[in-house]
Amino acid sequence: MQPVIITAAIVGAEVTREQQPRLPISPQQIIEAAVESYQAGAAIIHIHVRDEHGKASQDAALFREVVEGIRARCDVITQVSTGGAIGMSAQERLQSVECRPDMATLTTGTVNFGDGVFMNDLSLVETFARRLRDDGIVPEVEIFDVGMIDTALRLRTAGLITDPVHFDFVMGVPGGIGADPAHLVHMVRSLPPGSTWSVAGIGRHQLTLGVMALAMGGNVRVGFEDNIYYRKGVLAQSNAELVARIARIAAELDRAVATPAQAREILHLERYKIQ
Ligand code: KMH
Ligand code: ZN
Repeated sequence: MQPVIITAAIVGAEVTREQQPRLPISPQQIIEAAVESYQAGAAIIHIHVRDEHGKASQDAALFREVVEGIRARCDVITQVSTGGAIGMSAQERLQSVECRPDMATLTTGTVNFGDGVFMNDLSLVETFARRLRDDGIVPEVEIFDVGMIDTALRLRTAGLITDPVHFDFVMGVPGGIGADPAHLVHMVRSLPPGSTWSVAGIGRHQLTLGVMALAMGGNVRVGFEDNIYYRKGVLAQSNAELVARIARIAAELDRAVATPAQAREILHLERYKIQ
């Protein structure tokens, strides 16, 4: 099996300081959490930013500060969110790519998201995919439900995303696909040959689905965006603590942990680069 790529989703848009007092919020805190996660074994940092009140933001300057700050400290892959938070406009969400990160997320469909709706109609998805392609930013296709795979495959046929496509299965969001191992097996089997994938289990499923992905040869996303606990009733001390645990389990399963350089090769990040 290939080395496992660990993604650290260190901030998110929904988690609050009230829920997780160690949530990084300021650009400096986010940079620090990214570097610690990298040191613990993460090859990709999935980035959201917050404004000075802790509210989710897609402000281009904040993203630039964070991405440049991380790049000044280590070679970890920077992946910005284009999902942002529920209720943001498409234009607002797309500001995050102005800093030219290595990767950006691309959700390929609309999904209920708790009490809200995460809106991704086809014209938004196509606009985002075209922008990433034209700017040389590699998409990570975020799959919150099975039909989103089919839409991604249509984008691939249309040349808006190119092989090998990298998918991330977000499982356990209320309104999206449940965190059932059988669903994961089905989705992995639906991918075109040569695709790469990771799994982001929500809440307690972060650990169990992560271990399943390790056994299946996939990749794993951990971090406060998806889960704030180390175990039932015990808050995690840091994002890095969650990264370190999955890295330890990977070692027990004889899965080497990918360095950022190895992850860049596995994901073919250079293929998109605009010279
Ligand atoms: N906050 C969610 C509504 C992404 O980063 O692309 C969307 C999200 C997905 O977090
Ligand atoms: Zn996100």
